[in-house]
Amino acid sequence: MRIGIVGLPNVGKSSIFNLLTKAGAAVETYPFTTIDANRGMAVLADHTLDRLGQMLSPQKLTLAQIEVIDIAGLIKDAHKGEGLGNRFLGHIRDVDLLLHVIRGFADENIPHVFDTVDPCRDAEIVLSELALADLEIVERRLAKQRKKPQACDEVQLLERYHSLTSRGAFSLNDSYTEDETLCLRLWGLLIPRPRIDVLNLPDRCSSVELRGAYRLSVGLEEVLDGFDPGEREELRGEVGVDNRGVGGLVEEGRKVLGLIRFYTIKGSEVRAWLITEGSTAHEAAAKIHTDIADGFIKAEVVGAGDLIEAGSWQEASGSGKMKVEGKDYVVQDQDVLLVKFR
Ligand SMILES: Nc1nc2c(ncn2[C@@H]2O[C@H](COP(=O)(O)OP(=O)(O)OP(=O)(O)O)[C@@H](O)[C@H]2O)c(=O)[nH]1
Ligand SMILES: [Mg+2]
Repeated sequence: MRIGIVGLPNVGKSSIFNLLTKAGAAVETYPFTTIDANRGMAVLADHTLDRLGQMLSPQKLTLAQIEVIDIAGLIKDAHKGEGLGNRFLGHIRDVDLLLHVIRGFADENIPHVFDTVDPCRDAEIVLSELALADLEIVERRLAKQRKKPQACDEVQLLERYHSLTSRGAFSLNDSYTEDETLCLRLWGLLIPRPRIDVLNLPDRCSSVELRGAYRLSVGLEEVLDGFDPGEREELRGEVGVDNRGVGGLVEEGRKVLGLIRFYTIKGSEVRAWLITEGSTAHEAAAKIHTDIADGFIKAEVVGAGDLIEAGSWQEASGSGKMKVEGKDYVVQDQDVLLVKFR
């Protein structure tokens, strides 16, 4: 799974990427600093893993991670190749979730591509480009598929999507089934991808709003390092942004992507993993190592909360909280798995 950061130039995309990944991508005051996409891994803060760590004192505590790509800024007519248009669009087709960053801060030293702060206008420009790029793909695909009598379901779906997007919709409505949505994404369309709008606000109270957007202040996040978690929440609250800050964004992303966490305890390492909700113990084993999946015998499973309450693996096993499960067991959020394999 991959998260892609998109938006107009000079809105703080690479700054957010750096906060998420600590990768140190170039950040400058002029637009189009990012040309080649930056790639990095964002870690998911995890209270449960912290508590498992306190209980088991392992040498290594490994947080779950998710890949993030910081993509070049997009401008009007990107779908026709303006700016870094085509390169930009190619990268977005590669991601499972879009973090759409919209500028909510004014700063005369950092040029705004349209001079004034207007999140609604800016969001619409970016989303229109994605929609126009989609319409081009749909039209090309329709021209091909209409010639094939066996493709009538596909043609119908493409026509429905074409009509929705031409009317200016920037997300699918409830009439699309899960399978239809997946098909549209697989065909490379951008609007049907899950998206989180992120409004990048000043580091002091501001009346700038964008409905449904995650409120974040990059300027504030960059100076919060020295503060303890309680103080950080308080400062964010005072500024009027989400009190979870940049970590909350990854957490929102995890939820939107339908990912759950499971844990493994092996030797001196306690580790968190991400897996799609509904995955089986066998799929979880494959995530750890293909050999473990190939030789899968059984999985000992206990909820992390139950394990912490029991105080040890032996206690959890003795009290009946631990279950022995087969390949088809559906992994639950926060399960601790010990896979026995040949
Ligand atoms: N005042 C203020 N400046 C910010 C904020 N976020 C980012 N900046 C500054 O804005 C400038 C552009 O930030 P970047 O993170 O490079 O923006 P970008 O969207 O990646 O830009 P491109 O790669 O050029 O598309 C830099 O000088 C940042 O320090 C913010 O919240 N407040
Ligand atoms: Mg950048």
